[in-house]
Amino acid sequence: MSKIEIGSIDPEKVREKLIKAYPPKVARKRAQQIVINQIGEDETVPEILANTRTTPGILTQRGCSYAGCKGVVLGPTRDILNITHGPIGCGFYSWLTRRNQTKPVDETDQNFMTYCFSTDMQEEEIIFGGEKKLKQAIREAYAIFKPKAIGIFATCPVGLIGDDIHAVAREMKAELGINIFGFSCEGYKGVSQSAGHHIANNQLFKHVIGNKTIVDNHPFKINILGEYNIGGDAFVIEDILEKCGIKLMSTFSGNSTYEGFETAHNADLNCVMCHRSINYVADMIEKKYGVPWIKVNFIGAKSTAKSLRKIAEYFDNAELMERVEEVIAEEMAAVKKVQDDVKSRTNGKTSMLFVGGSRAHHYQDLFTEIGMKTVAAGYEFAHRDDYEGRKVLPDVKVDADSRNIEELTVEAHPLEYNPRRSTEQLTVLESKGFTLHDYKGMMPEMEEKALIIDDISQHETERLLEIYKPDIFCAGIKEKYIIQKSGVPCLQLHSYDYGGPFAGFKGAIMFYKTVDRMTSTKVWSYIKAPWQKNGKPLIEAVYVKS
Ligand code: CFM
Repeated sequence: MSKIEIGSIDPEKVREKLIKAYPPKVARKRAQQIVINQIGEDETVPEILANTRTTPGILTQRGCSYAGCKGVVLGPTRDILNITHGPIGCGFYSWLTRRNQTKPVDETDQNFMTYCFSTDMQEEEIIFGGEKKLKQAIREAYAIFKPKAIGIFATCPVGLIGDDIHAVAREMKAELGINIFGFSCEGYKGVSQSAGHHIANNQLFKHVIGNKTIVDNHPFKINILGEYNIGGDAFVIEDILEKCGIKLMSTFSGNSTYEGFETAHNADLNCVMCHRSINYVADMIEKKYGVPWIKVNFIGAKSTAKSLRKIAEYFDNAELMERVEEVIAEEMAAVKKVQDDVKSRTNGKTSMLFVGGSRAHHYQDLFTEIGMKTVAAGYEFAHRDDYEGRKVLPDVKVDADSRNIEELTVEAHPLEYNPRRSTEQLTVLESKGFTLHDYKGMMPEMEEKALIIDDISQHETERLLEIYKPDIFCAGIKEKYIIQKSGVPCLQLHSYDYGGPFAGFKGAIMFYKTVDRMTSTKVWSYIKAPWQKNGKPLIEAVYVKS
């Protein structure tokens, strides 16, 4: 494949080309969802249209609300018994074994992630109602597994026929004496899996977080919010924190437990990784219990170091700061060695990232560390604040699809609200440039003229591949084979294929090596058969009719 000179490509022309194929009304909408990055004063970036319905007929990367709620947020928790109320396919396809990594402490620690629980609704329940079957399923699951808690997840037909999963949950809770709660996360709610995140956040907050108050005098107690242990990432982060002497109370929700959620409000700081999926919980815990949150990122060696320093700075403890510096120095030595070696081959290569609601941003740091340039990126379902930063929140239009999702009103807990930092302490921190509850978004950190595309379509993906011929394209399983057929390697950032972990320092090394292998192999140049290359057939034949 001949190399394309990226600098010679005019992103404005690319944008026109992408939009040209659509009928006028669709084109007008897509035009607002495809922008060329420009960074103005005070890190202001162009406005992008996001979190809006995908036009029917366009092949989107998006999933559904149920996927965001059950699959993403609750999926990685090992000891809540999650029952999908619906046809079996919903339960099966959200039972993603690759993602469900967890480490039970010992043999008595419950782990239900190897099971897929579903009411397996049939035509009879669709017609006459499925509440009876749901109750039976809960009783049966309880009798066999004796879980501490059961979650019920509604799929599309449940909402359509009007089964009241919350009434069932209340009744079964009273009958069995364990915590049982439902999620009205029917796939059609909202415009993407983002709605499912919000629903999951709300129900966890209403039914689980804060249920158990404990006394723990560890001086540095934190939660990580928005880390889902893909490919073992959470394990790497847990190790780093332990080395630094920081106590991880709970993670939402990689390698997590029910008790971790119940006690999360006892931590003194919430560290938000994936802002999109969990910012609601972070805000609500702060309002009710006074635990502030900061944005962190453990993807990329530099970002990991920066995040650790930020945590240490928040606790304002010299010993912790020193320990953090030691850990960083120790880990960075190995990182640097691989970085330098890999960079000799990857420097100047290009990447594109089209995934989810936070990774398209976070993983750019890893590419930058090995000298690669991100020429285009976008989220599947993120909102404007994930692109442009939280400062745009007051201007974000709330449409009917978002209004559909309950917005909880949270007040300070009469007894347990305890602001972890005084106003004076916060002022001192802020004067040092420390930012609390803020996320600057992806666009201010990207280069000028990079293409930013929200909810990219299959058509647009194919055009980008043709025009830019990037050295690597990060996406998911639905896009992977189209990308590879065009002669470009595809790294799955949702599941990491069979690779990873990619978080922290050790994960960064793994990522550099993976990308090095993928972009250095010659296999992609063989994607075209010899007879396709020079434009004319090797053998010609004439059909002779006898
Ligand atoms: Fe957050 Fe995620 Fe992501 Fe996400 Fe996801 Fe995911 Fe993702 Mo797939 S919570 S937004 S809904 S980081 S499942 S673990 S990889 S699309 S970028």
